[in-house]
Amino acid sequence: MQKERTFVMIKPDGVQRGFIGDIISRFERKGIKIIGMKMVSVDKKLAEKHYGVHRGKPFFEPTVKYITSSPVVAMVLEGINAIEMVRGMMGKTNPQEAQLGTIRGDFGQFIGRNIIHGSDGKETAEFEINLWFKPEEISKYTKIDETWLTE
Ligand code: IDP
Ligand code: MG
Repeated sequence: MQKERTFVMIKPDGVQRGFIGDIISRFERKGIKIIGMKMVSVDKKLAEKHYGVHRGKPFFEPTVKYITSSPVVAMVLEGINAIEMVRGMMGKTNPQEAQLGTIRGDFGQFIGRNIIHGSDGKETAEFEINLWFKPEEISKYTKIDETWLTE
């Protein structure tokens, strides 16, 4: 089983509404390893690069405005199948459609305020980790639960 890295961001509404602890706690309880974490006041340039694939869509400008409106918490997470696992824990893009028990399903109401971002595939994860983190901001370490997570 291959370990994967993924980029996760607690968006401004998640920070403002006090969900940093709960969200991080969910990843910790699932056994996902945090290997990078920082608070960032996102500028327009970074936001536009991050959402570059959505340029030209009607929600592009509002989404850039949303994630530059107040600090976010950026993370690099590592684990087996981490990209898909984190997407599952986040729930569907629209919190109205996200299952209860997921982060968006439990905390959100509106697609334009959906609390969290997570990379949607291997290439996106690599692009986003490199965009948000310098190599020296990512920690390599052994966590004591690692031998208990797999056979
Ligand atoms: P994702 O975050 O689940 O990967 P994407 O389709 O990649 O969803 O959209 C990126 C972000 O743009 C969403 O998380 C949300 O913040 C915003 N967004 C997407 N679609 C809409 C929309 O129809 N209205 C408002 N905001 C949207
Ligand atoms: Mg996406």
